[in-house]
Amino acid sequence: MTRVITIGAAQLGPIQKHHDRQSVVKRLIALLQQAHTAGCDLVVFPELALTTFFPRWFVENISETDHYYETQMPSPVTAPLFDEAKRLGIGFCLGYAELTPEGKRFNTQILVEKDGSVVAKYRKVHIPGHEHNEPDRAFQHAERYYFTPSNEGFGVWSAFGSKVGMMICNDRRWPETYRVMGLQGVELILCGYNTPIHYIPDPSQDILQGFHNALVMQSGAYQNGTWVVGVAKAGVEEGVDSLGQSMIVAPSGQIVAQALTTDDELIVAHCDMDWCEKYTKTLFDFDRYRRPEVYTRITSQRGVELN
Ligand code: CDT
Repeated sequence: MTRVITIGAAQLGPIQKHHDRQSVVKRLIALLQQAHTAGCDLVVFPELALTTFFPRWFVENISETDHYYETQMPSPVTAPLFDEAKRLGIGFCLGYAELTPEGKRFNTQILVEKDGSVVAKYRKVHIPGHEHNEPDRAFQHAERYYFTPSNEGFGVWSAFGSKVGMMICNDRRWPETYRVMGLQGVELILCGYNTPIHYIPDPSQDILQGFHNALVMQSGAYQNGTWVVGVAKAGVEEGVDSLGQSMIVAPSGQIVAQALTTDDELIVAHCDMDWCEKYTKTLFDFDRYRRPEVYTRITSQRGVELN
């Protein structure tokens, strides 16, 4: 019996500040319906898929941004997405800003099964950017002001007849992200992202954004024998140009589907979970070949220590 999951990566074009949740949810539902027509089992939406990427602005009083965060999921505004997905029998993965009853703010992604049940919640571990206002920048990337880094780590859940993990945007640049999930037998990693093309700390990287995006996800997939689905919120949002190039990557490291536009666009691939074993039972047979006894620095040390 094959274990093929038909997966849709539902890239979003920009969400401007004045776009309300209702109009965004309508766009998500339109992509969901397109995915249903294409026979998808699972649709993956981007990071912070319900609002504009608000960490690009700094405000002194963080509570002024509360309206960008979700305090419940589903909420009255997002319920139509959950209802339509359940009606169509499609699962989905959705990124959003979460404000907990204790007042904690997380960059969050949830996984919803075909029957509408929430299987898992993942909160972003690696929070990039800066924590204070940097007024000389063309735009802020103040994620470290707006979000608490999660200490819950990288879980792997049984869903869609597979072993599924999640990561969010900057997480995809860190090899440990994939390996922690790889060590739990992950077969499918779902990732939403918002990646400004202009990298203010080092503009020489601007031209390499697409290359780096593919580089990290293709190598993470290959080195851990897993499918990786990376989905962008793309295009020019509030004057900031963001990377598209959403992609579905096979355990071989090959890109099997890639977005062509920077708009709302669905790409689809038939992903055979049994392909993972071609890598995890051969070159990357962890149990046979890994040497954890010489990797201790990975967990005992954070930054570089010189001898
Ligand atoms: N959203 C997110 O994590 N974006 C970062 C931008 C670079 S750090 C300013 C990323 O790694 O794509």
